[in-house]
Amino acid sequence: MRDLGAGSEDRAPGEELMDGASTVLGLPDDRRRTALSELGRPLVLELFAAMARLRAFDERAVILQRQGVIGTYPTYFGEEAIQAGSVLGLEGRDWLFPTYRQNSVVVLRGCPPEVPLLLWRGHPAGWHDVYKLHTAPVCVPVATNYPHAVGAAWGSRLLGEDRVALAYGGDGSTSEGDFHEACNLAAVVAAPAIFLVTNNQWAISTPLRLQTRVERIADKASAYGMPGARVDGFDVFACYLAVREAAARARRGDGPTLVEAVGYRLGPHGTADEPSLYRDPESARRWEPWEPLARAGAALVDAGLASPEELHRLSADAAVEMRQAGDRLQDFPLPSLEEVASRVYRQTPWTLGEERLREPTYLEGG
Ligand SMILES: Cc1ncc(C[n+]2csc(CCOP(=O)(O)OP(=O)(O)O)c2C)c(N)n1
Repeated sequence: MRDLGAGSEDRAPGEELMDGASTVLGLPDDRRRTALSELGRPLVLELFAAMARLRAFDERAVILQRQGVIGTYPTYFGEEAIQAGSVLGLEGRDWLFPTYRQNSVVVLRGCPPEVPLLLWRGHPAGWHDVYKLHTAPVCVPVATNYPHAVGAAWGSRLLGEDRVALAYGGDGSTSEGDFHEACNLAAVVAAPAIFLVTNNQWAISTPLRLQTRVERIADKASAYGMPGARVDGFDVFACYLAVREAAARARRGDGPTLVEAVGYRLGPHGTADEPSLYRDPESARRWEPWEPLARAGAALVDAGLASPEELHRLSADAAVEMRQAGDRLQDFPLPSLEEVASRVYRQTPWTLGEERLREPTYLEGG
């Protein structure tokens, strides 16, 4: 297992998070500046702008949920570095297999932001072009996207295509059978796959220490005969480099990699969750100084690669873009229950039939 520098479990952040010698932002100032300069100003600004767009999407989605425009929504505040770094660390032809938590990465592939917002509105228009954008629909069943990604990766190789498939997941997902089966098969057939596990240390209310006995999720890789890498999930440059390296490995025919991006779930599990019921609100506050957007911005200014005004402009533009996308949702009236049910099954089962849906107990959730 290669340690790219990250923190662990629910301990205090800080020195521990930064002690990895190969973490770009963990490097002493002079080496960090060199590393960022090597990536180049256009790329580091692109990474920042991608994070700013993801952040603005997430903030807008929470507002829209509060306004009743969309339904329940899984916020990803603090996980933007992992998402932006991974999308840009791959090529556009590579496959993404997101979960609910990466529900807007498809926007970084060119999808209009109202499309994933409409998904949370329960509207049939919340459906992007999977084949054009090489991004699978978000998976809500935990871990089921891992075998999908392995199938896509292996299939691409059999077809002679040069495509890597990356599946996202959380720390909790690594306890699922699908994770085990996918990792095992990917390694056996040397599928060009990347398992990118966001270790945000919580699976709804289950903390990492009750999830697994291993100290580092990346250690699980050795059981499948693949390399595991650990990366600071609050560091977009480190995430980008880790995914780019895993993708290069996959393209060489050397098989899959398990990348563990360590961070902390700064917000609730979703808009219907109240984390103070099961964890000390102080713990999230201790991690907040590491949130990736401010941290990347400070690094870019420090390295002389961007001005604060320039970065502010990127964030402001992203906020306008997402507000306008949210405004456009009004053009999509909420679908009726019948309409929603009619698109789930080829033949609507009697339990969801029109008459049943009209029963007051059903509508009241009874
Ligand atoms: C197969 C399955 N079991 C249970 C659930 C309910 N559930 C939704 S999210 C979640 C926690 C997942 O935690 P983790 O994998 O750490 O990802 P995170 O939510 O932190 O991104 C659970 C148990 C589900 N969606 N699918």
